[in-house]
Amino acid sequence: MVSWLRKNLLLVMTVGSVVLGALLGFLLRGLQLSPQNIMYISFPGELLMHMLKMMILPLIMSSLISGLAQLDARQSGKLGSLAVTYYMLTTVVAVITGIFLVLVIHPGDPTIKKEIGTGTEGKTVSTVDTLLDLLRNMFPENVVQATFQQVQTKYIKVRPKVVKNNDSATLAALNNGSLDYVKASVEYTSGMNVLGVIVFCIAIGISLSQLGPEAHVMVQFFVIMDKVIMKLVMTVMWYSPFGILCLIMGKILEIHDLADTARMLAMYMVTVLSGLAIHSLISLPLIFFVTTKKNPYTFMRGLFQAWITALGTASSSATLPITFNCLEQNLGVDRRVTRFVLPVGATINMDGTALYEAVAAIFIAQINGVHLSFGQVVTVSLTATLASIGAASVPSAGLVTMLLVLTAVGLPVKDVSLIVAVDWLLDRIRTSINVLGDAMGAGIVYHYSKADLDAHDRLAATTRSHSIAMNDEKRPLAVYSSLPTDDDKLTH
Ligand code: 7O9
Repeated sequence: MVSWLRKNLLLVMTVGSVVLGALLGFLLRGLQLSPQNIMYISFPGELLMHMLKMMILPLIMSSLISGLAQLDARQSGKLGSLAVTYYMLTTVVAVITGIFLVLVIHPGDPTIKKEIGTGTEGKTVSTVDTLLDLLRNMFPENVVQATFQQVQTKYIKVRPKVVKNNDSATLAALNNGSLDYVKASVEYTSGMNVLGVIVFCIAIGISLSQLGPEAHVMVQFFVIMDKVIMKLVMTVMWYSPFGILCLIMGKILEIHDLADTARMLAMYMVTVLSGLAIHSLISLPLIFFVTTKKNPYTFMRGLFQAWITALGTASSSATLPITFNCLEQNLGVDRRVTRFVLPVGATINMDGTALYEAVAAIFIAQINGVHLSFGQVVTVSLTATLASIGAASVPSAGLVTMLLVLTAVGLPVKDVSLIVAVDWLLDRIRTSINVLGDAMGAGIVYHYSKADLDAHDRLAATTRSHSIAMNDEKRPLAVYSSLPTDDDKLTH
């Protein structure tokens, strides 16, 4: 018992922090703390978020570059296509689960809308613009800028600079703004351009692996940088229980009218939560078992730490350092696999988000009394899948991707604000499902590429020992070569 506790001390502390945080949060609610005090209470949690996020950029750069540089082109192609197939499969399964549940449970009742009132968010987004922005972000103009800014198309009003007719009516129209027109303009907004950074690092990593021995120094640099970051991650992990406690406590203190919204959106929450439960406890484990023939629940136990961090931070990118640690230290997944598969997964694979967006869109249709045709339901599933893939690359994501799904089937975008009330809770839970999906993907890819990677290692080991042997032979040869040989004699 004592040795078990010593081995799992960090895990026990992390779980304890969630329980204690929730408990203290609910207890302190009675005190009616001011927003200022709530901010002070969550401050240590804020610091945890800073520490985790601080590591993301160096971590993904060094891990992607070192991971890909240590694979040959054929291997990285195989790993990449395996991972992408898995991402697509699980996302589609998640969306189908969500749609099935929301149609069967039918949580949306038009009376809910009367009680909560109409929303206020009136922003519209264009699907084409979002898609073009995605591609623009993929190929950043400036790599340094991509680490803190991303492209977003915005619509601005412009006044014509020249008017043809100089009569007073035209001039008046010009001045009162009725000649103004709307123009799309591509602007930079703050926030890391994840997709751009990832594409760039993948390209560098593959090029390094093609250069071979010549690139050794640079590869070594990134390998070591990666190790250094993982050392920092270990340190931050010991701070994380305290940070998570404060994050959860602060969040619970922040919520207003808890009971009221919970009552009205209860069925909606039940739908999302049961969808996420089915996906994480049945679908994903089933896929894992069928592909690897290993016990998925043992695998999930090794991921516990990452799972709780996701619950505390509500961000799969901030959890990424911990996910790396769990997969490599607890589950023995090869670093070359995790280094490549996890950052990409954290960016494009969001099962929980896809499920959530599909359920939310159909829920909004239901509370508006709109009946969706089969074609429209298919559209919702497709856009929800795409929205989850693009979420990380769209500025101010959460809401915008939701709006895309709603616009695609002509639902009122304003109603997004109805479900924002419970988003703080659903976000945490779907984030942990996103993390689980990414990690299981790494496990499956590792299973399929293990033999290949081992063979590659053996080959590398033999060529290395072979080349050492060759050098040993060459050295005496080199010595002899300065002596006159038979050939030399012949020429004289
Ligand atoms: C959820 F790979 C990394 F580490 F480089 C990376 C960095 C940043 C990956 C992703 C991001 C990122 O910015 N992601 C992001 C994700 C940005 C905005 C919204 C979302 C969607 O988030 C999920 C959701 O709201 O459903 C969820 N909270 O998995 O983090």
